[in-house]
Amino acid sequence: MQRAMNFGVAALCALAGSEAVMASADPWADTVVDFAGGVAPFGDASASLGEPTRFTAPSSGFGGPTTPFQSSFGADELFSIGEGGFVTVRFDEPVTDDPANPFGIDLLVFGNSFYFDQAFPDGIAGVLSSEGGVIEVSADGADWHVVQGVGADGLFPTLGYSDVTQAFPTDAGSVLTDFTRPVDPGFDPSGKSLSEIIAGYNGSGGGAGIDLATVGLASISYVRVSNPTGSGVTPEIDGFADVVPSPGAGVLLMMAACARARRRGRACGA
Ligand SMILES: [Ca+2]
Ligand SMILES: [Ca+2]
Ligand SMILES: [Ca+2]
Repeated sequence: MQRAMNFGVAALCALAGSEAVMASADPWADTVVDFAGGVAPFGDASASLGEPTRFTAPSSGFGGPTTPFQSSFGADELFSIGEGGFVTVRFDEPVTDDPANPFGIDLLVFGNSFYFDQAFPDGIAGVLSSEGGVIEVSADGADWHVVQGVGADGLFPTLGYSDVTQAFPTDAGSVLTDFTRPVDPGFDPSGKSLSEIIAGYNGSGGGAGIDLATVGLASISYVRVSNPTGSGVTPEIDGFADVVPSPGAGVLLMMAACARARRRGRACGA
């Protein structure tokens, strides 16, 4: 019996570890299902897969960390959607409406929105350059639900590092932001300095936040962003991220089980 219990706790702890690894290993969209209307030189729809851009255009000679003033511009980083165009992506693991997700936000869409610097080059957020894009989600790729009130290429602009001190930096920071963590939707960067914005992001890397509860779906595997004819803009998509409870509530419970086991002098996985 004792052996069985020890094994059980060890298995839980191992599971906690592997869950954390799985959750962080691939929170990004995995496959382009379909697309149309890409705008050169940003016409490669696969640029919307994988991790959003932390350091833009490193080979251009003008690149640097993404900040809310310095958005991504590398041709291999963005898919630009012309009028009447769209991109549909699929996640290998479903994105779920998880009440443990910060602010109830389950899915993040990253574009290349940015704030004009009203105190150039010191970084005070002026007008937001935002191009929208209609977001739809689907569990099966057939039954689609429009997400109301959230533009794909809009709030919040991408931030690659939490320790950059310039609005237009050239050197990478050392503290990575979390692209699976949403910004508090109540935060308004307007008129704020870079350091105030970084504080408001609170470790997040930005992105447009979507609560699946607003469309009445428990989970989705497909996301489509489209640009209506006549919009007058060409939204860019950098990436899609599944929000990870940070740290995961389930993992916390299992860590607590490990701590209890250790207090009782039992072996635990770690
Ligand atoms: Ca939710
Ligand atoms: Ca844009
Ligand atoms: Ca990208």
